[in-house]
Amino acid sequence: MHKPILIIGACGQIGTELTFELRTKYGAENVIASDIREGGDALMQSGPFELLDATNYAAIEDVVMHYEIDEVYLMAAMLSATAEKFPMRAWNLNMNSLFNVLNLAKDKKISKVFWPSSIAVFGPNTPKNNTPQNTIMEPSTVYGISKQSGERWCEYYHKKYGVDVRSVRYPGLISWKTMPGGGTTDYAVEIYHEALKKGAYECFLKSDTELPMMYMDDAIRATINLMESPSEQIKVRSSYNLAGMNFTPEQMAKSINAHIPGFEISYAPDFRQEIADSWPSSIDDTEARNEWGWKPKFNLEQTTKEMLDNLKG
Ligand code: AKB
Repeated sequence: MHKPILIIGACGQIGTELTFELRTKYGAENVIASDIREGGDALMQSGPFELLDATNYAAIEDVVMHYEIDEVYLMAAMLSATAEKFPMRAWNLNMNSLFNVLNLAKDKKISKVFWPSSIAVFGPNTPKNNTPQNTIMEPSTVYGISKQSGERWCEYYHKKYGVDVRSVRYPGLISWKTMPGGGTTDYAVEIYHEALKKGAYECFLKSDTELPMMYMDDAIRATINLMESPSEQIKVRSSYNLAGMNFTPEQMAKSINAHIPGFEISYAPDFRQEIADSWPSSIDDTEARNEWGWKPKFNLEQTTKEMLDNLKG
């Protein structure tokens, strides 16, 4: 039997699917979902749930003690676009939630932590193509600064206190079960909903903005594989580069056109363009491949087919 797991931020885009997958794998009663708000019916009815504020150490500690939690997946965060509007709130949520969980692990109240980083740790001075694991990192967004700082703290807690913390730098994630909220890569989900509803989409990024992306099934598989790998295989304790596919809004529209011939895309770039321009176009994930066997399965065509089939219902 797997020891109990706590997911903080279980109602978000990644948290929802992670909860379902971990419950299937380890048994619903062993996976405690928590969030500051309740989620959809399917999630709420699939197993235990606790209302939990990720910035409240005492509240997290109570849940950890009550359920004898062994591993925590901390998925609560304010994403790039929203964080630009509320810098201090983003810093408070993104950093304090991480310290809460790292300190629980340091004090041996839990034994393993997953914390998501992002391609947002890179900045305008980072090499754009095939961005390596170790390179210039000068993030120019509030979210990116919080993620880069978080990476440094993860490595520090591992080296100084032996905390078993594991992390990946997620690219933009594409999923149909739960909408993303407040990110710069959100267009790559909205576009499918609008294509089916209206046959048209106005994109907030320019046609040729190439970004690293990944289908959610791949992201969940990567996350669980990393967490299940033997500790000695995990050499990177800041966060691993992780690649799936890269494409532009124009290429994405073409892949939708193959299924919905009349679909039309138009472009009205807003403040998110500057954020996207500061991020890599593609990622080199050699370390993740070599150290714990990462390999993506979904390309753009497969993703489009999956998204449209599932959203059509
Ligand atoms: C965002 O757009 O903010 C996120 C991310 C790339 O971390 N999806």
